[in-house]
Parts: sequence; C-alpha cells; structure tokens
Amino acid sequence: MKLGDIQQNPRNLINGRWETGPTTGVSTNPSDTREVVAEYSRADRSQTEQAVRAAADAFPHWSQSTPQRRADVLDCVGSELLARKDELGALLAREEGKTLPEAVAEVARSGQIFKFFAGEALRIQGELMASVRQGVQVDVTREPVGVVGIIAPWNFPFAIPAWKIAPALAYGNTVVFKPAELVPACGWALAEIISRCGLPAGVFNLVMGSGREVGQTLVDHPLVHAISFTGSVSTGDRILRAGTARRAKVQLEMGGKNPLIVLADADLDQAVECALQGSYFSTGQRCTASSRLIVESGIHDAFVGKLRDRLIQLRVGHALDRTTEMGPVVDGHQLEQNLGYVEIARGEGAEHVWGGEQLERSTPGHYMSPALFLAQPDYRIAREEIFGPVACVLRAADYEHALALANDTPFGLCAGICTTSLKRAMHFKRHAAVGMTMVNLPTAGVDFHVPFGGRKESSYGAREQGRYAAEFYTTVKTGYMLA
Ligand code: TXE
Repeated sequence: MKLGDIQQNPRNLINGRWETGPTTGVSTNPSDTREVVAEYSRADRSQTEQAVRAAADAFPHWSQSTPQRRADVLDCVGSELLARKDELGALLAREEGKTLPEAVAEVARSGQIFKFFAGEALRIQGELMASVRQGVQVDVTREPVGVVGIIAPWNFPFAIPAWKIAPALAYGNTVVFKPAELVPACGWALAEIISRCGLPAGVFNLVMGSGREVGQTLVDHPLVHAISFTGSVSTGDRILRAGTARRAKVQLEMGGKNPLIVLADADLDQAVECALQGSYFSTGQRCTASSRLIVESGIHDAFVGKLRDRLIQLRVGHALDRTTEMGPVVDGHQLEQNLGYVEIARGEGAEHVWGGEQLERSTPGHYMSPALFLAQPDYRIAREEIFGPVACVLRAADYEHALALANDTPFGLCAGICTTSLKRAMHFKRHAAVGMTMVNLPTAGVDFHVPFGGRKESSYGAREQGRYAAEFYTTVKTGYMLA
C-alpha cells in the first residue's frame, strides 16, 4: 500500500482483518492546519475487546513459535522502515510537526530498533544453577507474559511504539497497540508494515481511538496481562491504579523536568549547543528535554547572552521546509498550554530573555518562538513539565548548589552537566537522582540498545529498551529436576 492511500481511511487491525470503526477521526498538519493528514476509523470499546480476545487466542501458538520465526518478522519490519525512512519521515513531519531531518532520523531509529530486537529474539537466555540439594538441578528460564497493551503518546509516533512493540513480539507476547489520537496515520503506517511481515492473525492488533474508551478498555481488560504506557503523569497514575488493582504488569514512562548544569569551567560554545539542542529541538516536546538550565555564576551572563543570540537566529517554520530548525507545536491545545506558562512566568516575576510569542508564517500553523526566562527554583516554570520550547535558567553559586538544585524536583528522568572537570563529572554521574546522565551532551538524544527510563515521578516499573526490555516483556520460571 502506498502512502497516498493512508489519507483514504486508515482502519483498525483486529484479528488479521482491517476493520472500520463506528466513528471517524481526523488528524491535521500542525504546520498548515488547512491540511488534513488522515481521516481514520476510530475503534470503540467492543472492537477493542475483540482485539484483546484475538490477541489472547493467538498467544498459545505465538508464544511457542521459534526465535528464528520471530526474528524474521522483526527483521522484515526493520528493513521496510529503513528502506522507506524518507517517505515515512515526511508523513511524520506532516502529522506531528517535527522537522524533516528529525522525522527521517526517527523512522530510521525505529527500523534499527526492530533489527536490534530481531537479534534479541535469538539471544533469549536462562540460567542453569547448582541446587543446594544433592542431585537436584535448577534452571531459570524466561517466558512471555501474555497479551500486552501498548499505549503510546504523540511525540515519537514511530520510535516509542517501535521500542514497545518490537520487544513484546521478540519475546513471544501478543500485542494490542493504541497510538495517540493526534498521530493515527503514523500508527497505522507502522501497523500496516507489521501486518505484512508474516505474523499469524491476532498476534498484532491496532486499535485507534480515544484514551478514555480504547485506552481504558485495554487497561481494565482481564485478558491484558501487561500494559506499557508513555504519556502524562496524570494518565500514568490512573493506569497504574487500575492496572495494578487487577494485578497486571505495568510499565510507565512519564514526564521530566530535566536539569542541564553548566559549570564555570565548561566549554561555553559546547554548553550553549547542548542547551539549544536539548531544550528546543523537536520543539521541546521530549520527555528528556532540558527545561532547567542550572548555570554557575561565573559563566551565567556569558551563557545567557550566547544562548539568546542562538535563539534569535533559530529558524521556526513549516516542518517540511529544509531551512526550518524548529517546527510548530503539535496542536492548538499544547500551544495554548505553552503560552499559558509564558504568562505564568511573567506573572511570577521571571526575567524574560527571549521569545515565547505566537508566530505567523506563510501557512496557518501552531508556531511560537523559543522562550527563555531567568527564574527562581520555586517558580512553576522551574518545577512543572511544560512540554514545549520554554526553558528557564537558574543561577547556582557553585557545583554543590547546582547539584542540589538539579535534584530538587519530583521528576528523575535525565540530567546533564557541561564541565571540563573529570572529578565533577564523575561526582555528578554518581549523585544525580535520575535514570540517565549526560556529560557534555544534551539531555535529549539516547541510544536504543541500552536502558531508558527514570526515577521518582518520571517512571514506574522495569526499564525500556536494550536487553533490559526482557524484564518487562518476560516472566521467569524456576525449574527443579532430580538429575
Ligand atoms: O497525554 P496523555 P496527552 C504530557 C505533556 C502533554 C500532556 C498531555 O505535558 O502536554 O502530557 O498530552 C492515552 N486510559 N506528555 O493528552 O493523556 C492517550 O490516548 C488509557 C508527556 O497526549 O497521557 C494517548 O494514547 N489510556 C509525555 C496516551 O494515553 C489513556 C508524552 C498519552 O496521552 C487514557 C506525551 C486512559 N484513561 C504527553 N487517557 C512524555 N513525557 O513523553 C489517555 N490515554
């Protein structure tokens, strides 16, 4: 199927068949709101239940399939994503609004993730142990969990589903996937590729629709054994309560308020580029975005001045325009939220450095200029996840003060430091209360073959990605045998 067909009527994949839902939804291009990207079929509660039953029925057979078979399926998906990265990247840029290079890179990354887990399917390991009892042999083996409900956000419409779906299938689970409502065409395009790579009916299902109906049905359904979710803290909390109440396995990746410390001994140009990339690329719509720039007094004014100069030059525009460096905000609601935080910052007395205004471009879209404020640690813009191109600078007296500020947050996803001191970098890596640390790198931008996730309110459950994904997508069995 060609991409042109996507606009026609992407449908839901239930038990190997493309099913029309009772209602139709629309996704639009945030760079040009006159353009409809997809009119898609929305599934309802009963179709979601059908998808879950299909996945449950397919599980016994699929869970016994050979690793080679599963590897072949995942390799096929990865190859097609890589071969079509430009075309699918253009779709992603149109539907979500990230720039074309960012979007193409995300699709390529998704292909690499499927390839990685094709390999992992062949590397499922167990342990053989000596027993404490004479003549007894003990082994520990990994088995799939069952039906996995995958609930994804809009900000990485290919990569996040990829890093959930690929390990789920690699380890022998069956899947019901619900993409975010803002990006159905991307979710559908990924599902369409998966549907042609040799899976038996029911092993992988796609249900598009609302969180309240489709998502909640997955969370509450007794046949869904595990739920992997990425999104907001409030939705994550609700999923955690409902999922664990019925003893489902739950994995949550939620918000961040990630600090980037800049010490006086840092390479100034490098630190400014780390801040610019981490705070504003992908329009700041990354859970790993650096939204708190904690800068030591000795370099504070030079850093703020140089970052301001870079922000003035940053080209905001249509995601498909080759000269654009920062695309639009994903939708009107998110834009309103971002501009609302700009007003809150002003109201709290934050010093405005640059930006934070709605912009007009030649096409009607959700454009705003990147915003930078000087704030105090107790201001709301320094404490709450905004999820847009709005960052604040906090002044730190010295390294110890900077570290204390960095850890003074309910979140704990990622933290970075720019410094030329090996001693400080090592101390920071040890004492940052997060799941991921960066030294002289932006807080956003991670590898796919190592664990991803955080502490405190940012994450719950087993880590995602790399071989640590096995912790969530498998359960261990201990076997005893009289030898
Ligand atoms: O998130 P939601 P939204 C943050 C960001 C953003 C805010 C709202 O601050 O402004 O969240 O975005 C599904 N049961 N992040 O509304 O609601 C929903 O359909 C089951 C940060 O998009 O959390 C979607 O598929 N599912 C984040 C997914 O959950 C439900 C990335 C995420 O939606 C549900 C995205 C329910 N009751 C947003 N309600 C990050 N840090 O990466 C909704 N959903």
